[in-house]
Amino acid sequence: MIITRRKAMQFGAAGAGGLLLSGCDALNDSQPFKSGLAGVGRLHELTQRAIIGDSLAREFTEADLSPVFKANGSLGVADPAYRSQLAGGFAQWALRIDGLVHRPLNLPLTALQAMPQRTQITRHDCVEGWSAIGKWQGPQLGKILSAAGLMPGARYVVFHCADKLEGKPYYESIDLVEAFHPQTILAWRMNDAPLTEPHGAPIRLRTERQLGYKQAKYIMRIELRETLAGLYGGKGGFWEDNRGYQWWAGI
Ligand SMILES: Nc1nc2c(c(=O)[nH]1)N[C@H]1C(S)=C(S)[C@@H](COP(=O)(O)O)O[C@H]1N2
Ligand SMILES: [Mo]
Repeated sequence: MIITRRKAMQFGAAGAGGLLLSGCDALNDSQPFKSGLAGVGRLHELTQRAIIGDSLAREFTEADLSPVFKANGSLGVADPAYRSQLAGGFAQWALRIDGLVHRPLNLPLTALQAMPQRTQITRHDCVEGWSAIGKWQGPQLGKILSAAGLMPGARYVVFHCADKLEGKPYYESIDLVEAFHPQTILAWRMNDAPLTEPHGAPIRLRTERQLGYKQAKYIMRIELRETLAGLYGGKGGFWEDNRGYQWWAGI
């Protein structure tokens, strides 16, 4: 088990993770089921979680790397503060971790690079119908969240990005089960080189059991929240709010 039941309780993961770990009775008793609120997306999520559990996404070899990895969505960031950070090699940049944490953190890029690193070669699947295999390196998100110390109410991890799409700030969110999954990393390296601007410099999320739109680029701030309600459109991400994509983006 990646997250033991006790750990899940400690982290306040009373959502899908808690349901999964405590089995079918809890599922049948769960509020969404009882109240009939389980939409197709939620059902898909629970079914898939019951089947895949804490499995790892497939990892590939160097020989499988795609010769070209398409960049998609935002290919750059207009924000002047970002432009000057980029020009300075992100030496003045720091990742902010806040919200429902005991110790809000400001982590410079060098700190993220000095943490234990995970490297993984995985396939990225975009809903627009293309895939590419790339190599990613960075610290595990779970380690960073543990360093910040989650408060009991924390259930969602929100990634605030520097770019705007259609004039709206890009953001995305995952739950604690995905956040503490071993293949969920904050990648600063892609195919053995620092991330380029089109691919999300200085850091982007790799959460390998999820579709492309969850792989947030240009992450500036990570916020721990109890609910996604009240944040932008309330559905947990740019595409969810503006295109009706499902919040659960499990592959
Ligand atoms: N900040 C930000 N993150 C983003 C996007 C975006 O437009 N802005 N697009 C998403 C989508 S739909 C995909 S498929 C991937 C593309 O990542 P890539 O450009 O490295 O291929 O990034 C995701 N993360
Ligand atoms: Mo995508």
